[in-house]
Amino acid sequence: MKIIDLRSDTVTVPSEEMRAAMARAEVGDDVYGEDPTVNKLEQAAAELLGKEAALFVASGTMANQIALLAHTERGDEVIVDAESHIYYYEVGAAAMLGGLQLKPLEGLNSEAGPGVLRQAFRPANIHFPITRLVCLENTFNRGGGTVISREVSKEIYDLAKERGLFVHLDGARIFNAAVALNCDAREFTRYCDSVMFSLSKGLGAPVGSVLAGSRQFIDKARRYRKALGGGWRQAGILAAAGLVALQNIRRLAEDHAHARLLAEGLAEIPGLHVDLSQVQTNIVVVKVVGRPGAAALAEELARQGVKCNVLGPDALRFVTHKDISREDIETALSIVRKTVTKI
Ligand code: TLP
Repeated sequence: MKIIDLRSDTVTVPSEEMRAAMARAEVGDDVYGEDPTVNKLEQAAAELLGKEAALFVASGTMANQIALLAHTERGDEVIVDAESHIYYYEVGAAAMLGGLQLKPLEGLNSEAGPGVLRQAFRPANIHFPITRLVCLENTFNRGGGTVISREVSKEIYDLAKERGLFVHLDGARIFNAAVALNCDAREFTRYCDSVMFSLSKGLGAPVGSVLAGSRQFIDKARRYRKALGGGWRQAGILAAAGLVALQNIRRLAEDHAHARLLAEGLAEIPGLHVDLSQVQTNIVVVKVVGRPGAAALAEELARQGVKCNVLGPDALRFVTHKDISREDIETALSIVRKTVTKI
């Protein structure tokens, strides 16, 4: 039975072209700054994001955590969305590694974000931690892959700057946001001090993320990467995959079209609810109304050959990616339809 894996855009496998590029990559020792392929990837990424410099790292989590460390001091407060990856899915690393206090706000990564942020500001007071950094996530994973508009990004950035705060953008899927709004990623990244994006999600690389910012910030980040054990050697083998992955930015629109097709089909199935206005990129969040509940439905779907993630007691997440075709979406829809009626 063919498995249609819609759990995440992290499940893609490298193409033949990517494997060939990895095999013939020119390499050197990256701790000495001598891997030409890593250097090429970092330069290309910095250029794409409109930043002075960039750093290739093992994962999105590592990129976010290095950014937190490089922007803050122990005991500082970092403002995040209550559903953000940094708060929800990073193993408490901000506290574990950085001694940071995260302040989770409902609705920060949304159109209401500027108002939410304004409400969170407090006057200086001996009792309060020093607020140092605001983190945004675009696209917003647990928000259903929604895009934070350029206007909202700017408003939040301006507010942060009025208070002397840094802004870090978790842009694991920033190119999905850019493709959705048919604009350049730099239209978002100009409103942050640092940004990370993943090569290993929609872009299809097996491993890797990139953190970008000012030269001074990246020099500091490089030291933290080393401290975390992330100083790698002939990483050009992986960077070569990353360079091929950058070519995949242009095909993300296909994933978005597949997500829309899936969402519209799922919305018609009795017992499922999809807010189509929230389906803006490659993620579809589905509410499971009443019995059997999201976990039981996901389990049965997996038995029938469709894999998805459980987001909560009544919510499932489906993510489209380069290894999913239009035909896969049609097959998945017919399996979901049958399974929901049966259980
Ligand atoms: N997201 C993964 C899981 O960790 C939930 C997924 O399947 O979506 N920022 C954002 C917005 C992310 O969605 C992710 C991964 C990360 C950071 C972390 O990247 P990795 O997995 O490379 O550490």
